[in-house]
Amino acid sequence: MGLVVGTAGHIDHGKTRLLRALTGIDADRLPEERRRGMTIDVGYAHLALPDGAVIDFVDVPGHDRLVGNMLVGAGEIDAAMLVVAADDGPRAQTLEHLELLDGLAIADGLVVVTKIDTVEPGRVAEVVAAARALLSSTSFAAAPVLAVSATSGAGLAELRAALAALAGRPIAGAGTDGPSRLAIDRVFRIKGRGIVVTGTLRGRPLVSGMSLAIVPGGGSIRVRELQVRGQSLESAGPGRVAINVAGEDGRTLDRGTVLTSDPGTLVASDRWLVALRPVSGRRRQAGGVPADRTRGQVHIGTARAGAIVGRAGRDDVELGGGEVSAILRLETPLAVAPGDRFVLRRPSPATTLAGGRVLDPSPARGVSRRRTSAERLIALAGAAPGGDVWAAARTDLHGAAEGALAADVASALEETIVTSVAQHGEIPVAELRTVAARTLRRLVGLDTRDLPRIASDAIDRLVDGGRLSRDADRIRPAGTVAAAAPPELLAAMDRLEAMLATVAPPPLTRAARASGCPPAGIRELERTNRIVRLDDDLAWAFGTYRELTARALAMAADGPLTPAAYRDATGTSRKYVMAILEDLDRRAILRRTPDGHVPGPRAPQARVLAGETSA
Ligand SMILES: Nc1nc2c(ncn2[C@@H]2O[C@H](COP(=O)(O)OP(=O)(O)OP(=O)(O)O)[C@@H](O)[C@H]2O)c(=O)[nH]1
Ligand SMILES: [Mg+2]
Repeated sequence: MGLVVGTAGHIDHGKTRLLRALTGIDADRLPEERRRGMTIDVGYAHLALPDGAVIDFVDVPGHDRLVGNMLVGAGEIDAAMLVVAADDGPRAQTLEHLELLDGLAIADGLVVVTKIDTVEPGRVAEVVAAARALLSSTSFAAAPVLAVSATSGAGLAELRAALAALAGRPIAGAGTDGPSRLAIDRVFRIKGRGIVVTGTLRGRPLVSGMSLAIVPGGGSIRVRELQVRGQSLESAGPGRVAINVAGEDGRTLDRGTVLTSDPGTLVASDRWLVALRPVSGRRRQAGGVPADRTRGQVHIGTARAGAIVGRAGRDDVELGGGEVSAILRLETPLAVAPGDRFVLRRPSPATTLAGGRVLDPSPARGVSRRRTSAERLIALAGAAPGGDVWAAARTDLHGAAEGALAADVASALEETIVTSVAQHGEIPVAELRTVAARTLRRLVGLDTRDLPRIASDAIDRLVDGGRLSRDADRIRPAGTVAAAAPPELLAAMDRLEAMLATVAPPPLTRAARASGCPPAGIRELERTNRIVRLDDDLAWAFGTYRELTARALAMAADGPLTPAAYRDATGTSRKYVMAILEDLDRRAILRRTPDGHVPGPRAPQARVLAGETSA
């Protein structure tokens, strides 16, 4: 794979000339650039190393009005080469480019003090010292500083050696195992061939003939031909690649557009949840990161867009390490993936507002925004972008994401489902799904095609876990039996009910055994209010219990009712009497006083007691 090194530095400091001395290639390819002797747009060169590896260079302009083009070049590099002219020393764009590289978290690279043939040796030492001082508070603090002359060739051998050392080191984020992704930096037409795009390819190599999705914009192109440094190859990358594209949608390609082998990993989004951090350097704005409602330009990859910072309320959290969270709203959607680096800049007066990284390319909307908390944002910011931990943190932040539910949402949903089934006794699964979907909308504002499936999954989980039971398309509380229960079971239930239709019923377990009624039958009798169960082993048929309690209430209405009086009146024993009186006390239908039980705060008329009992 080819290391991609970008130049940086003040206008006329010798970036392009240095690349020519190193590689023999003039990166100033445009006629206007050659005429004016300055770089206007990004240019390219490459250097073959003795070990066979090749370094690709992206050359950028130093002009203060062309910082946007500098950022196109800097957006997809692995390392930077900051060039400082020995006669001039560090100047405005030396500082500004350094800030921008720092903002993009490009930490690898080297500093070259060039044009040393034009000054005294003492001056070289001075400029080298000044450069080191500049670097000290940036991501480049550890970068080597070299002194060269592009015209005499002095120091070029050492520079080549330093570049070879850089190419031999593993570079953060230059992995080759992810989906292929290429941010387009140049689009041009070749007569008879059609459209060619160039860029730095990340992730897995491209193969000619494959299709790539276009983000933003949609559609796709086919790779007709691949070229690396002017040579046609069947497979190419990662590193600098030129693609001759086929397909109608090729006409929509532009600088800033991204081609990807897996559109699922990249979204076109105009609203990002980000971590912002102040850049080191003199021009950064006082007080660190930009305030709420700050406007600027966001530069990411080879794209840019106007953006406004949202740092109000729950979106504004200290993430640690000098980072704060924010919502960036863009004027136009850009291709973005979690973990992408960007800078936020104000063109005039030129200010680097912040560096940043994308935490969530599609942040929560609507009611689920209320879930945003410091704890959840910090968890997301601390997770490796796009990994399992990140996905779980994002689900927790949104309440629901990619068809998964946060733990608290899942349990709230299950409770709603179970309660709803209990209330209905039995409910068609379609109706229950509607109830579940309504709950999800209320909790997390979820309103997608996923919704019915999530609801179905939750119901299935409850059925599998034994909390609900399912009979074709109807859902019931677990253990209850269908209306269409087998006739033997219905007969057994009838027998049990009859056995309990007496003022002093036998123990429930014995009665159930005698009548052949299984536990599910007992639960069904309870659920349909055919029996009233006061204890594990004590139950009456409903009608009998209603008569007994009506009697107790009527007697209590006449004066304090003692257990003994009630026992005599009903012809039962103390065991039954105490159970009934305690039950009525608990429900506040009766109230216990030292003299006996009197009507309680919830005592109905004796006539309507039956209704109360069944409620
Ligand atoms: N004497 C001397 N002149 C140099 C050296 N390097 C560059 N120059 C001259 O400095 C001028 C600017 O060089 P460029 O390479 O075009 O500068 P640049 O940094 O690419 O400029 P921009 O792309 O416009 O930002 C040219 O006239 C070069 O010939 C050097 O090492 N020694
Ligand atoms: Mg140049």
